[in-house]
Amino acid sequence: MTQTISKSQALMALEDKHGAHNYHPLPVVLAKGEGVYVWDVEGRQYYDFLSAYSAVNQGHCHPHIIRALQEQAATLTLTSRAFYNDQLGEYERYITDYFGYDKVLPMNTGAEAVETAIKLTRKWAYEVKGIADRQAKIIVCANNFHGRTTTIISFSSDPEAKDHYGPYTPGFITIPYNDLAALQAALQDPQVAGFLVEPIQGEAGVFVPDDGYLRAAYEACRQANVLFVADEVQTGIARTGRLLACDHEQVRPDILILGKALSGGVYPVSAVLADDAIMQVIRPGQHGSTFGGNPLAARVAIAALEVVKNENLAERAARLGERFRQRMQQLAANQPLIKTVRGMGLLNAIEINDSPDSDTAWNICLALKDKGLLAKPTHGNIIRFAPPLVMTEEQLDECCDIIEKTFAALEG
Ligand code: IF1
Repeated sequence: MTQTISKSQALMALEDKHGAHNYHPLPVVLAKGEGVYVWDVEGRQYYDFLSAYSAVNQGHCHPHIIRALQEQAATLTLTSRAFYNDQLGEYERYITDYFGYDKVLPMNTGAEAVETAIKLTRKWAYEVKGIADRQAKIIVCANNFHGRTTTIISFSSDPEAKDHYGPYTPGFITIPYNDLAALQAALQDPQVAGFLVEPIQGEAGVFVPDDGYLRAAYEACRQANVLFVADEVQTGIARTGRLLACDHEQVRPDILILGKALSGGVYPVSAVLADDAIMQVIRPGQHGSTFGGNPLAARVAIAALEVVKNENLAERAARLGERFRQRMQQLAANQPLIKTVRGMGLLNAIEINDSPDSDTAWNICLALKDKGLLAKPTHGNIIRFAPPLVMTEEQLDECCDIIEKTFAALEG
């Protein structure tokens, strides 16, 4: 008996058979992207409301970034840091001017940049602050997400991310997020070197802290001579309506961690920024990466950051975000399936009125897909909405229509 299977089904089966099962993707196989749109292998068009977890803030295959990639790829891609290359210095000057820091340490993935920030914080603790060797502690928040390396998952509170990966790296103190009193109490410990925090908790379900929390947390750290380390891998680079989410509260982190949209999603590029007084503790041979700071990454990152400025993506995210939440709040007001709508700029989430182990949010995402919009549930009952920031008002309105119609159809 013969059965025709679609190209999508064949490709999903291929991944299922030969790839590790460390993800559970929505059943759609993408083959092309441009701006706010992606197309599957059958040619169906979708709005991308995930943006590769906020890596493609500049939109898919942005021509300015792709041109930089293609030119540099045909010229010089990798030298290692054993030699100088003619692109890195230019990039280092550009990104440090752009974000206002003395120095940058270039890496590739977000997790690597977080690891770099942890190492930098510890080394600073021993060599500048004067904490006894191997005694430094870093304060982190419950329900954090900072990546998937062994050290990072050691201070995760998500059993899915952490269980059976031990033994775990010590040296971390977990406090509740958005709890200033808990931070102040933890800062009493003289062995604390840093406070590592997401300005908005993304993976946890887009939790925006109270107004003033980040500012007060920063001040408390400063008083205790503790480094304020901001993980802006997901919130940074215009996503929340400002260049950095910390900008909403005029906080300048002592150590700033960037990734994802630093390349517009065309190449893994991450970075750690700090001033000399901190960055100087790392000397030749003490940290690095084969690919970190390669000329291709350098060219691509400059182009990606240029797009953010040239196209005013931060303002656009702020304006479109207001519009999106307004429409979704209206929908929530007479839609019992929606519990809450929250977010900042174009990093938003809808919490579904059902238990986290129900498949309601998953089914809503399947229905959204059938209507031409891609989003993914997190923690069972939360749907994250994070489209590319290059979206127009008209496109956003059409997306809100799709979401409203999907909920209406589900209810009926
Ligand atoms: C996965 C979420 C997003 C991050 C922050 C560092 C990293 C991330 C604040 C590490 C990565 C990802 C990775 C992805 C899922 C994802 C995610 F659902 F977990 F929350 F973005 F929405 N700091 N976030 O959010 O960066 O090493 O991956 O480059 O499946 O692991 P990376």
